[in-house]
Amino acid sequence: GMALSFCLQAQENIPHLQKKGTATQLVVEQKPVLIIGGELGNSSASSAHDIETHFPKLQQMGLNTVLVPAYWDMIEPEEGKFDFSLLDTTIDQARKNDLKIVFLWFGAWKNSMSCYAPLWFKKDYKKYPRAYSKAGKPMEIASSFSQNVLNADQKAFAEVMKHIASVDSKQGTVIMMQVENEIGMLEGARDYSKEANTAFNAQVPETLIKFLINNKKELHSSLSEKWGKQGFKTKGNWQEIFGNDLYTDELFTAWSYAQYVEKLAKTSKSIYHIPLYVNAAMNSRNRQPGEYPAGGPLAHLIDIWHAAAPSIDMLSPDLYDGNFADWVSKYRLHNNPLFVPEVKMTANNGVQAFYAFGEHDAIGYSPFSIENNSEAGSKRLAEAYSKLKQLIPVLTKYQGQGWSKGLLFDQTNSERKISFDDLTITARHFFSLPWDPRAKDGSVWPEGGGIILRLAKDEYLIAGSGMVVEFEKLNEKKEIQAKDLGEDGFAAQGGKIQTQNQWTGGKRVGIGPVDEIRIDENGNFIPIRRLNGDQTHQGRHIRIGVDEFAILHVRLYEYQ
Ligand code: N0T
Repeated sequence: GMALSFCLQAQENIPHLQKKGTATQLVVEQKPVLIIGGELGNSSASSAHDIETHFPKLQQMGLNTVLVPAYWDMIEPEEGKFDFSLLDTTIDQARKNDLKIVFLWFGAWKNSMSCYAPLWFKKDYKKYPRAYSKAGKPMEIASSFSQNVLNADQKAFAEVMKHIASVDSKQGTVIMMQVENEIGMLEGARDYSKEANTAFNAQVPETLIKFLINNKKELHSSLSEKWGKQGFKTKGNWQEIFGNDLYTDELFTAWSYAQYVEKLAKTSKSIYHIPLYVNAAMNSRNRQPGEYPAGGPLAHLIDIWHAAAPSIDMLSPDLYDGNFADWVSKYRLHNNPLFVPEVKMTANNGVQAFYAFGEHDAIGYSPFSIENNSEAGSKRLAEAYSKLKQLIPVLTKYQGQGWSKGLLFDQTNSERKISFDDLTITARHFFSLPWDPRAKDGSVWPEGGGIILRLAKDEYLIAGSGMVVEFEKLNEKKEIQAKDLGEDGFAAQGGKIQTQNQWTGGKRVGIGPVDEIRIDENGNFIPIRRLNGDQTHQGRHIRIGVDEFAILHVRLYEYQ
């Protein structure tokens, strides 16, 4: 009994994922957390000096977690000789600055290329073969079809995991691992090495066929159409089953990379069972596979990745080209929690973070090259992040039951209606207020938005920046408008004859006390100030300006 319960307890202390309703939560130190994060630039964690310089600033910027590369070439400079000094410094500095770490395994591939493979590996191209282009050109991309490549990469990654387990399993500073970085084939949609060609012309593996059959109804539409076009065949090589085009080459590439990653993931979990994810570069500009990194966990390939790499917990988008809401919706699936490991740094990352957590129960959000944030950018992000951190116990408590919504507004998408039972909430961009001069003087509308969290029928938290919120009852009927009247000047409603401007509605909803609050570590609300009068347009709406982030506690009441 004792030994078993101790063992279970030790396991529970290890960072892990757990389901709560429709949400998946990351549990660290036995509490659900949100990764309020940032990722270091690729070469900004390559010396102790760098880490020591950046970490205190990142803590001030409000981060609770930093995504930090773990470079294979520096960890295994000579074959079989491992140097973990940088990892140790990183973990040590994280603890000193009250930060958690996600390490990014820059192993065999980083943005398709094998630049982080150690020199001894790169030089021994006979033992560690390259991928070949269609024309037969060897590329600086290790072939995923080589057992030697896999063995070398897997061995190094296993040593990293052993090391982390040995120095960190009690403290849990390292909370997740990213496997490789933006995997994908470039210059063409697949590898044309001899081994690759053989596999391409062989039967499509049973495991994949079985997965397709068992999940037929849930497959990404492009995949089921592609398979369907060939008649949903279950035997044949890649082209026989999926057709002869670049997208079949890409499926094949995805399968190969995902299978490879699964082997690293299984090993990693057998050593130290923390969550794992793989990140993907998007196809931003409608390019062809191979023009963008082909075969990574792109939205249209998620099924292939799920089939081949079940030990990976999350497939995660790196977002650099705007359309934030569209991209994230492709990655928040019932079988894939949303984690945004990289996003372009802008003045409005804070608003996007609120949206991702509020709308999609995101595991985390992390702008790229975070150490290079401007002074103004850092200050604004710190405001957003400090509020988000306060919200963690509350958001995670209410997650998974549809009570939390995210808002993300710009000039073209400036309003959203949300309903909870018979309450309709209309939220709008702040510049929709007619009296704000910036609304009409040609100013760019900064993204605004945040979170609306229902605590009870008559109690809400509204948090974020740059928005206005109004409440209304669904059955609340307006005065009869002139347009509703017949030629005779009367309107018939519910059997009664009505005239213009006559009220016909039922109960209305009013705004009770509105408090700007902070939230303590246990989730208690502590009032900062009462908002009323001009600040609520004399009780007509709730608002948060574009230059600030705030958490408002709102109580409603009904009247008739
Ligand atoms: C990212 C980063 C780093 C329309 C780029 C994004 C990071 C890698 N790649 O700075 O290299 O290690 O994961 C590629 C997205 C291209 C931008 C498309 C703009």
